[in-house]
Amino acid sequence: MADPKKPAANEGGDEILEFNSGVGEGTYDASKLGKLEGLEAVRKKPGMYIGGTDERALHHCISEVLDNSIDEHLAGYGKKIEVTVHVDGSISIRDEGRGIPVDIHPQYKIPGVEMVLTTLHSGGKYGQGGYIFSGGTHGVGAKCVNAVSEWFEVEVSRDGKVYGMEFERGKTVKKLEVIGKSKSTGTQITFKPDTEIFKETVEFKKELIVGRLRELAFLNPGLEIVLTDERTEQTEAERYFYKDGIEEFVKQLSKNKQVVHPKPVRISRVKENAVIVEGTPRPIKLDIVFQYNDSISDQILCFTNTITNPDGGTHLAGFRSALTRAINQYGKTNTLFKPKDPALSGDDVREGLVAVISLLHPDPKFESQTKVKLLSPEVEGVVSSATYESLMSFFDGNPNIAKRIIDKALNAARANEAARRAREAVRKTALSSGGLPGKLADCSSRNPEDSELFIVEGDSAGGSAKQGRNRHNQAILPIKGKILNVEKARMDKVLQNAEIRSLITCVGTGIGEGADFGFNLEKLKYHKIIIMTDADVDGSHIRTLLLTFFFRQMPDLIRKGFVYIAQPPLFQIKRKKREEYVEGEIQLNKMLIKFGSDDVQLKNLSDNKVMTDNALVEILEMLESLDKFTRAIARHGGDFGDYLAKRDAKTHELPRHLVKVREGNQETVTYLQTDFQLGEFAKANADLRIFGDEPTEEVVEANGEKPAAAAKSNGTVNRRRCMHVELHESKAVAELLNKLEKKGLSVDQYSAADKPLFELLEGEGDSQKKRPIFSIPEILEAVKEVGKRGVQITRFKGLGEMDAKELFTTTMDPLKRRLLRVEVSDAVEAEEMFSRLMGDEVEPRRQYIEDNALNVRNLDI
Ligand code: 0RA
Repeated sequence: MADPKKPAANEGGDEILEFNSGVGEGTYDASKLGKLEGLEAVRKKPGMYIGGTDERALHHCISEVLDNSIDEHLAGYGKKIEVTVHVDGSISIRDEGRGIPVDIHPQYKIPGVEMVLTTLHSGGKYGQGGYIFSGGTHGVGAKCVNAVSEWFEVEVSRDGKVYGMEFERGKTVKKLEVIGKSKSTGTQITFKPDTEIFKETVEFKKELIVGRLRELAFLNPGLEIVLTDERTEQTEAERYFYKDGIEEFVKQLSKNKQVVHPKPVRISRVKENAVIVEGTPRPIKLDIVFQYNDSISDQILCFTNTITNPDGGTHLAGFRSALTRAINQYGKTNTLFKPKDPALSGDDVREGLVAVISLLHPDPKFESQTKVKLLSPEVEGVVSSATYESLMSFFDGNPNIAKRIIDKALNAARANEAARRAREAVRKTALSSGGLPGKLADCSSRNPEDSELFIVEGDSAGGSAKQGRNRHNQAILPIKGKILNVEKARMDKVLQNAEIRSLITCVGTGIGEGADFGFNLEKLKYHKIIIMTDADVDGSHIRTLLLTFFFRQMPDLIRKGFVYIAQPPLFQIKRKKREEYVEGEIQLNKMLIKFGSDDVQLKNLSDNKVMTDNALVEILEMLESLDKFTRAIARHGGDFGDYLAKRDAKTHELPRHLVKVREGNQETVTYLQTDFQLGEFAKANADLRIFGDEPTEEVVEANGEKPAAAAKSNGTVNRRRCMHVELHESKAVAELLNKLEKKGLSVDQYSAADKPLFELLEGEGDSQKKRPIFSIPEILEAVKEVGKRGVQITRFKGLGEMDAKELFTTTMDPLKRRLLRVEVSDAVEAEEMFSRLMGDEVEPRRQYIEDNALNVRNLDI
């Protein structure tokens, strides 16, 4: 492990890049150009470096930066990581690691941090040489994120100072400079993903971030991860901290289930000298926790160096084989089997098992770049013998639990046998009855790739769907009422249910395992299976039941992306005899703005210019964004007008910091332009303490330094307290204001004046109406008011309210509809959701349905 006090410049000495000329001498030869353009490669082929440009890749950027922070933690530096999503869509990741090195690289004459963040192949000295266990994405991680960011800032606290540096689309725009002092060490990276790269979306989804953060906290016991989402009205931070690591992970996964034994079983092992890496023998560390519950599904999650391996691999194989071996062996030795009992298979002993396997390996080998499957062969034996030994001694020490587990496995074996017979029966009836259920209106195409199956709730909507569909490639299967709850029922029961049987027959793949009649994706008859239910409580229940069925019985359909949810519009609006459908609130808002701006003109009284149509819409949309920022500043306790007043007259930059000071019940807010000014403010107000801190604790300061005067100050009554917020959104606001200014709206028109600044004109000639407007925000309100006139808005309750043609155009027509593809982005979340919704415990289910019934997106598993 690297010595934190040793300057980084003394380490390694590896050659990093092949060339060594011209750098730092003002010459700009080809080799240097090659290096500087390194990140262009990432922008040209994002797929190669960050796995695409979709939503998943977007969130992957967070992991790339986080992994570096985690590596620092694993190497013994830092106990806390803070993640903050800002209103402008940027995100900060702050750690307490050693800080990215800032010394000048002897060979390339640029600071380490610049090398780490701007050159592609800087392995060696500023690479990851110092880490024993590492997620292994490093060296490419942060610099790739830099390349695909509209802007990217880094703040390094190291050697008593805070250093800052800024980039845009991977290019340095502000060289490394000292921006403050600090006694601590760490790195903070803030970036805003570039819309030029992420064409689909640049919006971070909280659920996706939470999933990964929680997982990381489980896998790194003792590490505290704090998430703040400044975009939401309630900006309270969420904290993930698990002292007992994956044991708490397992408890969480079993949360809404009846457990067979109260305490999870833990297997921890360090196998010294297990692998040789570059001539040095290195250890493998193994941590496994498992617990049985009374459900019929199993869930085993595998990780290598905190990276998830959804397809398992050698660690999973070792664990599974040892589990089967140990249970059969213990049962035999202790005569727990009766002569006519079946032998216990792997499936039988895993029923109701929840397990997390976390492996730390110095040099893991994976099947692919995405690390879905671990290949390292030496792991299987290590895991298998550790598991077998620990299990046998656990069973010996806990004979009652051992007996319960074996009884459970025997039950499973019997039920699995029954299910095998039931499946066979299903197959036979499917064959003998000529195949398809009568309710299905099949399509004429026999090409699965362009065929779609709509599963429609209720006969009336089913009827409309049958009438309205495109017969060529759209098949309709109406289902009645609530299908069986597959979470609670065993396979043989599930298969007796008529609705389920017709569903299985229609889909065509079969279910479960087994060579001849088991699940076979190649037999899938429709490449889009579309669930179409109402936007009410019943509809969401049926949707969940169907999803649970697919998730449990045909998981590959979901995993491979064949299952979709239809998204009927939420509103119908009637205006001037025309009808339109609108998907949600945001679009409705947009529409009202459009309607309003069709009927009005805006006159700017400062120059008497009149804005109409598109120009007006453009301005109104900017005002909508501005409104979002107004609310954000208000949430931080500030006033948008005051904040704007601090705009720098020349550079147009807005304050980067907000400090709220409270003394008694008096509150003042100060805006500070730069990091430097924040430092000066801190010096001048040395008595300030951060809210919530105890008197002897930290004092407000620019960057971790305790002013001597403050350290001495004792707890007097009127102590002044403060809160500091970094306003990352200032960049975006400043840009927006510049754009508005180009359209003739100036910043000083923002706050309400005592005489009108604008006029809203409606109509023409003599009958023209004029409404005086006193501030910029009032423009938006006034236009929306006009937009609402003569508009009738109806909220759709059910699919049944639409006729065949309407249903087709709004929800089924491939050219107009919106489909939501069902993805399992977070296995933990999905598992928890399904067992909560469908399991035995009634209260969490009732609560969940109540909270989320009308929010389709929350069912975005
Ligand atoms: C290169 C070398 C060292 C640390 C890091 C990079 C580093 C990168 C990131 C990114 C986010 N947080 C980070 N923390 C550290 C080794 C440092 C040393 O030897 O002092």
